[in-house]
Amino acid sequence: MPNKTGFSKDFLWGGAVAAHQLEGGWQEGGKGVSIADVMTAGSNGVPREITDGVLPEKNYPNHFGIDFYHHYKEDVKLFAKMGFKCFRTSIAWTRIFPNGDEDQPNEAGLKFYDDLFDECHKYGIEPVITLSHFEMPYHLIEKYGGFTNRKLIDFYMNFAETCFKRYKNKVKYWMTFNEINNQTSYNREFSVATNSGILFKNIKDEDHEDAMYQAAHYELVASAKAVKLGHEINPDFKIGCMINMTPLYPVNADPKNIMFTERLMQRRYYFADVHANGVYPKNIEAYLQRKGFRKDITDEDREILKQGTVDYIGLSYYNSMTVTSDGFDIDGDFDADNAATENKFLKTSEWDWPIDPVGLRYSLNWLTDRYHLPLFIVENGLGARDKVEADGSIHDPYRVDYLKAHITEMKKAVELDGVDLMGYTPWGCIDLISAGTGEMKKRYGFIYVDQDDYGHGSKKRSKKDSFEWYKQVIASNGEKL
Ligand code: P53
Repeated sequence: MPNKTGFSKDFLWGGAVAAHQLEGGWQEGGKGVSIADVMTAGSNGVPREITDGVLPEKNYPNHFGIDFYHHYKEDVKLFAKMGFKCFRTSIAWTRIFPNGDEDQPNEAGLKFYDDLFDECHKYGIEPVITLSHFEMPYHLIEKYGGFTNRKLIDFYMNFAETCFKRYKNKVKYWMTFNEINNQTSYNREFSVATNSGILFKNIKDEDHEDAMYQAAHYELVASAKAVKLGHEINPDFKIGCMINMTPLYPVNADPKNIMFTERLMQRRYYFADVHANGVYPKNIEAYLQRKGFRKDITDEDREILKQGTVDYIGLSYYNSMTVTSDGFDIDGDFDADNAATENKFLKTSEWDWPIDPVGLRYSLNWLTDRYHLPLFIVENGLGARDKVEADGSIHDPYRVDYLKAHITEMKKAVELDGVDLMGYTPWGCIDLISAGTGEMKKRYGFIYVDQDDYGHGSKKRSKKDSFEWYKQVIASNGEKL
């Protein structure tokens, strides 16, 4: 029998989105151009193109999103109907500082989020806010090289301070940078562009990895400064980091694979070590020293990292990844994406993402043992095609199966393993633009949005079967799955 029953009564059930993937209104209310506004649509296996500014003939899905900018009242009302206790979104940096380097914020942008947060509170929904979620001002990339430039710390701090002060009585839960560790894939332009504003046209091919470690360092410093400042502005703030949790499994018990996997995990999760412990782990220090990477780190930086450790770890979990050391020098450089191999025990989604609910329990245990901090699952879900029936209904048992299996494992982590879990916000609670592919047809929502990949459609919202299912999950505090 479980030694603890159920989730705490204040468990934060809800849903998650990001500004650039649903707001649309890319030029409204004085908003500036962000990195997301120069990314075209791709598809499974076809990367999104990052264009040189906004070109007239291209399809940029983030320009229209699902027009949440004009539909947010209706959408929040639907979240309330599902019984959401919280709603995770981000603040588009370019609504507040259109270019990123202004002294004064844009009032119309600030007002939009005031209205959105008020709308949430009307229904007792707590906003959970990511400051930087893949939507840095494009101007900061063009003029300063994104986060490869130390100046970005100050621009980020202007943004963070403005938000903390303005919303100090409306927002309690914050995260500094979304999935900061995606850029471990330093040879994927999408990852380093969305995390750090690094564009390959601006750096030499052999400098990808070095640029990533330097930019990530400035982000970790910016994050720590923000945590420190946020606590000064409102001591009740809970400020977390946000890590994409993809546990890596060795393909077999060959010790070479075990060691290789451990080294890949060190490279992928050191970000969380710095956020949580305020110091770089030994293995990464040794690696950076040996390679001569991250040259610019000061004593003051190291001090700030210690002073700005996070209150909790926010994580996204979609899948595990199985790796093989075949073809790799395990003491050398490596990019984990190239080491991925099939796991014969797991099925995959239509977009080829492995489905591994036990991996979620494993992850929650691993993170707890390593950081001893509360955890918050701020993304989890299945991207799938949905079919609208003649009568307008949408049957999505595959989505319910996925979520049910993951919630079951998350429950075991809480009840059997004692994990301190703050909440659960499935990704894309309303259909939105996919980050990875820019597609609309890769849907995660409980709420369907009538729109295709090109923005055509009525944008009408309707409930999928999973809507009622999730509603009873929340109403029963996770007992009825
Ligand atoms: P999409 C890569 C790997 C894991 C999570 O992803 C990722 C990515 C980037 O694509 O992104 C997170 O939309 C991210 C969200 C994103 C969601 O996962 O590619 O925080 O912005 O939409 C799902 O299916």
